[in-house]
Amino acid sequence: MTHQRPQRVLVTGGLGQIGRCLYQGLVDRYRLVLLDRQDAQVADFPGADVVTADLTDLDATCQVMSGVDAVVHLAAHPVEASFEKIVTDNILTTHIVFEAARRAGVGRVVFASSNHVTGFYGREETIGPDAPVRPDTFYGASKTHGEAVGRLYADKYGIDVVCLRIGSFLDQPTDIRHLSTWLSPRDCQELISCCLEARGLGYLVVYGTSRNTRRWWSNAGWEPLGYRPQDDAETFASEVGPEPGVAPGSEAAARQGGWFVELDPFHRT
Ligand code: 15L
Repeated sequence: MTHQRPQRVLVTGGLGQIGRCLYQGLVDRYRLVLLDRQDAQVADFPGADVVTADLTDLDATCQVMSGVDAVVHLAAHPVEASFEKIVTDNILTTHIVFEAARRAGVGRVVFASSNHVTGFYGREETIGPDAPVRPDTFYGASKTHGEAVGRLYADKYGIDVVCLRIGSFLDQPTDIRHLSTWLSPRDCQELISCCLEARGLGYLVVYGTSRNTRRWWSNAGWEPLGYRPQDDAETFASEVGPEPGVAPGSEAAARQGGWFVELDPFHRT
């Protein structure tokens, strides 16, 4: 496996949970630019640049891309919401990130997709990135759209694009579903640096989890990335509880997406 290390890496949603984890693990490895909507004290992130920008603004996004070698696009509304909010926060912003990357000549985009692209598969199934999408929410559908935009920019403009269908990013698993879906912080840091450095990727979709014994998703794509996770959620099997709000025997309990499959943004109480 050959690697090439990008110098300057822009992380959108850089002050979110995964962004902060990347900062902790990767600040000594790359020149990180943490981009977020909220203001942050630069002093809280020594060694990184912190910028505030609105990703619905193409000109502003182009400006922050200047001089960037690779982008990790994490910014998104992270759960189900109204269609309008998903369109603005996830679909429009992702389109703008890819377009700004193209205009700035950025060579690689790592897109934080989600396991909710395939949330309607049953828990008895093991699937890989080539299984037809079955999004469980508008949120999941927006990630499917992001993967398709990534494919377009890879095929048409030659940008390397890796779409990570992230499972459950948590310090440690807390419920039974997480035994299948967990992505630990150190594996997340390792996975994203593999995505930034593996050579000749073109376009790749992979599931982003730790090496969980009970995982529902194949490791297809890990090998070309050079990703070797270290953690297994099974270590916490005796400590986890039931899934909050998920009734035994329900659709949510039967499907990989869990409670997302029962969310209906048109019928909120
Ligand atoms: C996601 O995509 C969400 O952003 C996160 O909030 C979790 O719900 C996670 O998936 C999961 O499936 O556990």
